[in-house]
Amino acid sequence: APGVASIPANPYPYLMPIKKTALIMIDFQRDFMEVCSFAESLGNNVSLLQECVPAAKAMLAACREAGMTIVHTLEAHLPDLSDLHPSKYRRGNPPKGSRIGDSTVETLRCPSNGVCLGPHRLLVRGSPGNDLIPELKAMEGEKIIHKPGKGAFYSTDLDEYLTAKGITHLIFAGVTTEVCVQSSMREANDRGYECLLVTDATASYFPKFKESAIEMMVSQGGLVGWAAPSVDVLLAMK
Ligand code: TIU
Repeated sequence: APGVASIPANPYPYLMPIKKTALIMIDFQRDFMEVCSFAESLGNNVSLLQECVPAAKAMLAACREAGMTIVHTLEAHLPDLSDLHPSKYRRGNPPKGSRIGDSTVETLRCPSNGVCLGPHRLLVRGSPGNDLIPELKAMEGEKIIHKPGKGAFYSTDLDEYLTAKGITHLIFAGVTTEVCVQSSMREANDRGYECLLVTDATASYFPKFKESAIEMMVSQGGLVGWAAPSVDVLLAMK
């Protein structure tokens, strides 16, 4: 059919009506992606996440070119932390200074090369760590969703926004695969969206969790959705 891209995908071809599809870029924020960030302060190897940036960049460019709806999410809390559940603040039992909302001047291990976020508050809206990474900045007219949870639909206006635009299909990129990407894709699936995950445009601090998350979502005939590498999505969109 015209305007519908047929993408070879796992577990079977995904039919994408381009004008009814949105690209959802999950949490490509400095907090998770960069050295001297919230993620690194928790002991994660952020270089593993950098691997998915080129494919995410290519997806973003192609979807812009096709005139598709584009949404960027950020895991972010209000400066007064009124949207932060005490349970989330306590979780992981991190040292003081590494908790959501804390100021991190002293506690982060900044590299000597000067590539450093500088003083900032962890996962707080408007703080430098909460910016999208420079390679994947939002453009004018693209929706930005600040989300207090792991899933992009919890306590946000994402569903209303997509419904108002007539969006029925969602293509996902982002970090981390098994946490915010998987939560968001499951929430979307339960709301009736047809979801596809771009496998090289997503990454995890734990490669085996990434692989398992993809496998479990496409299992049982695509219980949660489809998965395909960016090369196949981009070819089908041409
Ligand atoms: N965006 C997202 O996935 N938030 C997380 O907390 N991820 C972890 O992997 N911890």
